[in-house]
Amino acid sequence: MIDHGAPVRAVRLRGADLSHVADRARSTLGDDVMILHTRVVRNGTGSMVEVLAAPSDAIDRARARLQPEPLPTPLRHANGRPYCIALVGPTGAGKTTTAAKLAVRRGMFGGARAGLLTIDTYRVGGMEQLATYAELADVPFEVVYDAREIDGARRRLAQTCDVIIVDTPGRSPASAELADRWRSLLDAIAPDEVHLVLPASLRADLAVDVGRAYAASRTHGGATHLLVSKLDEVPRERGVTDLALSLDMPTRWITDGQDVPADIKPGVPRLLRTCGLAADADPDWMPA
Ligand SMILES: Nc1nc2c(ncn2[C@@H]2O[C@H](COP(=O)(O)OP(=O)(O)OP(=O)(O)O)[C@@H](O)[C@H]2O)c(=O)[nH]1
Ligand SMILES: [Mg+2]
Repeated sequence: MIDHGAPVRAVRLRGADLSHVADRARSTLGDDVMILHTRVVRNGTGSMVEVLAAPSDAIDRARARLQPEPLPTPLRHANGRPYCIALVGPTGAGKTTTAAKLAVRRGMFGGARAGLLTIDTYRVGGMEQLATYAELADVPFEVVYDAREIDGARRRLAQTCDVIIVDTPGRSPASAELADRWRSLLDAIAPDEVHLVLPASLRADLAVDVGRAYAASRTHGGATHLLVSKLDEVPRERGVTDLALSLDMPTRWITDGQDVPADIKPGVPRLLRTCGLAADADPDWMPA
């Protein structure tokens, strides 16, 4: 039984005993097969052993494509500048909520303290949303309208913060001129990482098009990482790994709910699990 929905093919095999099923897994998937889970399945007449297996090189390949570089330690640059992580993406993808999670959650960056900076000054309510989170959690917060304000905002944040999370406006394809303005502003901020936030329910082929819109161009820097949001909205998280692999960008985090700051997790373990590689990928799948 091959799961055609996943980019890393996990195979479920059943047999009378484990050694018999493991032999079959090897003959189906090759000698380096990885047995992910084993369980006993009862039927009317007795019980059988069922294993979930995948070729280990496929798992390694997926991991290699999604794994980000570790964050530098210390986060702050040698010249005193805080490390800077910006979030970009389509309207409503979850940028502001994710920025709040990153900045508010204790221990998100080890002992380093995070501050918030927004350049979403175009939309009514854009900055108020983030300002509220910042105030509630006592996180330093700056608003930048213009490139001339960047140095001052950065200097103020650098007094207490080792990392700055930058929120940006949603970009719809129809507002190219506006997008050009905030992208210029973001270029002037020169973030160390730019995470493209995309909802997990987005079709992989559409995600590739959206990814192109946020790629580096002649005039602007582009996204460096993918951040898949709203995993909780996709039943069984099906197809989410396809989405991530289709963009071929390292994925440091995913989000799986509206709760600030709880619903943010490391990306790679979750995405690999999502393609059937761990026990809880499938609610029906309970280890023996
Ligand atoms: N279910 C779910 N909802 C989320 C998640 N992240 C954000 N949301 C919700 O998605 C909606 C939009 O979130 P925002 O953070 O405002 O999205 P945005 O990308 O900043 O939107 P714009 O600034 O308008 O482009 C809000 O209702 C959030 O609570 C998530 O991981 N899961
Ligand atoms: Mg926003």
